[in-house]
Amino acid sequence: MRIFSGIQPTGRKHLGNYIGAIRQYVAGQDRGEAIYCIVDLHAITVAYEPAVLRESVYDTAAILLGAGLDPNRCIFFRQSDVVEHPELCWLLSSVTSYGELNRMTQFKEKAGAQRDLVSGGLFFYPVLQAADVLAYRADEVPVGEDQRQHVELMRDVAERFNARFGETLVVPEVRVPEVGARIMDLQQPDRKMSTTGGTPQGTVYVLDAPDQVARKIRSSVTDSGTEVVRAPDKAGISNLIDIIAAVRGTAPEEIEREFDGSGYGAFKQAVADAVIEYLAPVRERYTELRSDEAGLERTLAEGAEKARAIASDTLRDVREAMGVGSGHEVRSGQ
Ligand code: AQP
Repeated sequence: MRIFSGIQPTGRKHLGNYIGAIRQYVAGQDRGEAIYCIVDLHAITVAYEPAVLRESVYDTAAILLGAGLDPNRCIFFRQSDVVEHPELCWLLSSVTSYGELNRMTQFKEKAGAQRDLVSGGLFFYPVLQAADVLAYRADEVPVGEDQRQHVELMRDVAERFNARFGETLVVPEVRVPEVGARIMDLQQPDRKMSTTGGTPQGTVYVLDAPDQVARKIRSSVTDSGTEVVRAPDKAGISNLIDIIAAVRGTAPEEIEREFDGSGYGAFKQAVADAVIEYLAPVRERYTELRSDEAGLERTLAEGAEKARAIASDTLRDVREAMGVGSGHEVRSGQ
């Protein structure tokens, strides 16, 4: 079983990223051959600062390693270090439907949020994502709910490629967690917790100090009722139930039973305590790891070398199948 997922470089990974994706990445190391990358080539599709981007890669690397990624048990690298990703992106564009790309929710949302330029790269974002995964012939892609549509698209791309050029690529399965696949903004619980689209007080960051976490959770928007149960008209409480269930590794029903009759104040305090305890060790390890940039760079470079060995094999087969290049290629894995 081969697992692949990518994550954007930002120093401000939030609880949604952690519960929806990072937690699954760590668990994936025990379930199969796990490959994870920091997608700096995706990050340049919207407005950004070059110097900040490079720093953000280190921030994200330190968060992921702090969360429990172990370079001896997974392949962990920076996307732009493996040139096969953009090359495969271009090759796959020929079997990607323009109409499908046009229907991508993330593109519509992010395009609407750009002030100056809606880049072609933003439109192509899901094709690069398809290349990321398909280059490793991954069986499974752990993501949060918001990325399900992109995984559907990459499955279509792989199937179309195989139908047109012969069985070459693996059609991956999406893996979305049962609890916590869509953590909502604490102030606007009808919208997902998000790096770019959320409210500052409604977004808990992995690196927030304990008192910030407590303040944000205690002031989260709920409803005029008192019952700690999940219901369509109780988006705020439902979200907090999901958060504490995911953090404790229990079922939401258990949480509802435990906090039956306890009132919102005590429940919020329990959620805050659980999240603080959950994130504390990550923050501690982050601080230590982040201070050693050379070490982080070494880890990413070693990961890239291992990644390239796999991706270059796939690229050779893809080029061969598509009739691109001489057909006598021995890729050096440059
Ligand atoms: N609110 C969320 N709940 C559960 N999972 C989530 N993910 C994102 N938001 C939530 C998952 O986190 C993984 C990494 O995402 P990313 O950093 O590559 O960027 P993203 O999906 O675009 O999410 P962000 O952080 O909210 O960024 P913006 O604001 O730019 O959209 C993915 O697996 C994602 O599903």
